[in-house]
Order: sequence, then structure tokens, then C-alpha cells
Amino acid sequence: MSQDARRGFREVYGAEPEGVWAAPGRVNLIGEHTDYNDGFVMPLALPHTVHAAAARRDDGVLRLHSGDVPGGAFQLALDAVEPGAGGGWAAYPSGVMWALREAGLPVGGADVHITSTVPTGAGLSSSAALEVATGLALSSLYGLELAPERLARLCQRAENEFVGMPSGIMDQMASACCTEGHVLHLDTRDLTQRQVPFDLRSEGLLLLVVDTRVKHTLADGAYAGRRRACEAGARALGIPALRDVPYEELPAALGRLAGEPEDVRRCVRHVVTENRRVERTIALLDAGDTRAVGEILTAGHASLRDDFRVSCEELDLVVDTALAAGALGARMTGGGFGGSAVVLLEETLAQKVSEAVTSAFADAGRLEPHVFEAVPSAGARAL
Ligand code: GAF
Repeated sequence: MSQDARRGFREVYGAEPEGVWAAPGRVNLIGEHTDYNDGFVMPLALPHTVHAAAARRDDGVLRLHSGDVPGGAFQLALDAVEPGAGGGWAAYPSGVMWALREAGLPVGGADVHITSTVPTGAGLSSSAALEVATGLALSSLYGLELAPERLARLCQRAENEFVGMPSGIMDQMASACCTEGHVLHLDTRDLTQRQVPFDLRSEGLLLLVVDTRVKHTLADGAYAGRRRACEAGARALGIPALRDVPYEELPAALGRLAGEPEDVRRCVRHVVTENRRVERTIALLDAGDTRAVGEILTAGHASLRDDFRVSCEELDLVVDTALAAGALGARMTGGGFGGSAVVLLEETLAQKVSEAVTSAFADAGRLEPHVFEAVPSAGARAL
């Protein structure tokens, strides 16, 4: 892959890149729609990666090229890089350049060539991987030694303010900070992190990702709508964020929200119970009781389906079919409205469960899902 990125760079720009930087996609084990509520998440990085081959330019121009998008390089003057200046895939790396410069960091022009193995629209953070790979490339080229958390925040700013998507910090943090063989337990309020060993194979277990191939898009307003409902709930309760509702006080909080719209109450219930599910998952992993995590995943799915209402028929079909075929637990993962699910199961059942899901999709007249093992992989790095 790194060689492909180098070769592509040479073909497009007729010169050698100064380096190649990589940033992975992620899959979230548990903790969904909690990050913009200052809550807890538990993502792991995937082997699927964005590579950015890049070199400096001294004429104040940014050129961006993707090996996956037909056509030549997208080019713009650095002074013209501002929100609204470019759409499509190039908005993400342009936004990162903008965010670095807005932060007063001394970055100049660059040629960038992108290659990616992260499926797009699959809820596996292809956008965050693109942002973080670009950010790492630009900051390394210009000698800025940015801590991964700072890089993640700048990439989130690019996505929020340049692309216009009000996402939380989970995906950028996962791409920037995950480590091989671990799941990242992250407090999204202050970015406190813990790398939790996650070697399912040694316990005879496996985590599968099932990409339904129903393309999700978070830019269509539904994600922003859920976020607004959560913020309305926190405002009505007079607290900074829903993270501040302790699980034990949920019934009282819901009582105080009696006059609020039903969707606000449901969103509050999801977020508070989901934070609790993350805590329980951590406790079980620490106690070596990994099989018991299955039930929590399934409860998380029910909450996302019934309270938060971000699932879809295909995601429900994966979960129901996997459970019926003997999985320990399953849930949709990522923003929802399509994308992927995760399934926790005994290694020995992997084939049976995959086949059951694939044939359920065929019977329902859906596209064949992509099923693969979630191997906890490295975060962003220079190659
Ligand atoms: C998307 C967002 F980008 C994340 O910030 C997070 O909110 C997630 O949906 C839901 O947990 O991936």
C-alpha cells in the first residue's frame, strides 16, 4: 500500500514524495452517539487504512489527488482555502489544511496523493482516516510536532466547520490514538484514554464486522437532528452535557423532562444507558469475562434501534440473524442509518454466522454483505 501511494504520487506529480503517512478506519465496540454528549466510547482501529504520500511546495498552493477518484488533481491557493471552497472528497483534506492554518500553525503548500482501503459510507470512518492521514502528513512535512489529541481536535474542527458535519471526536481520536491489539477506552470530555488489551482470539472469540453495503450518510441532517435533541435534553436539565446524568438518576431526569418532546426523552435515555454499557463493558473486560460483553452489545443495539432510532432494516437483520445463529451479541456500529454492524461470537461459529447473515440478505433481496474480522490495528503513523 505504501508503495502504491508512492507510485501514484510519482505518476501524478512527476516527483518523489517526501514521505507516506497512514491513518486507519475504526470500528466502535460500544459507546454510540455518546461522544458529542461528553461521554465514553470504545473504538478499535482497523487494518483498513488511508495512505497520504506528500511533498512540500513553496508557492502557496495545495494540490490533492485521490487514486480512487477519476480525474486530475484538485488545486487551490492556500489563501483561498476556506469553508465552501470545495466539495466532495477534497473538502476533508482541504479542511485539515484550513484548520491547521486557522490554528496559526506554519504550514505551507503541498502536493498530496491519497490511496485508501477503508470502505466509504460503511460507518468505518473513512472520512476521519482521510483527515488524520492528511493532517499527519502536513504537520510532519512542516515539522510541527503535534500530539495525537491535538491533531484529532484539528481534524474534528475541519469536519465540523469546513465540511459542515457536526460529528463528535471519537473517529478522529480512534484513527490518531488507537494501538495494535487494543481497544481504546476514551473519555470524550477531557480525552483521557486507556488502551485496553483486546485479544479475542486467545479466548477463542472473534469480533466480526458486517458491512451491510447500505451506504450511510451523516450529512443528510438526521445525525445533526439527534445531536440537537441531546443538546435540548441537557439544556432542559440545566447541565453541560448528558454525560452529567448519572445512570442511577435517569428515572428522575426523565421525570423532569416530562414536558419535552418524546424524541428528546428517548435520546436522553439512550445516551445515559449507553454510557453505563461502556462502563460495564470495561469492567467485564478487566475481569476477563469477555463473553458477557455480548449481551451488552445486543442491549446497545436495542437502544439505538428503539430509543435513538438510527438503525435500519438491514442492520436489524444482521443482529437478529447473527443472534439466532448463536452469536454472543451484536449491534449496529457507527453513526447508523446503514453502514456496519459488529458481531461477537465464538471463533468456531464464525463460518456458520457469516453464512446465515449472507443467506438472510440474499433471501431478503439485499446486496451481499461484506463480512470480515475486526483485527485491532495500529493508529496513525509515518511509514
Ligand atoms: C459518527 C460520528 F462521526 C462520531 O463522532 C460518532 O458520533 C458516531 O457517528 C456515533 O457514535 O461516526
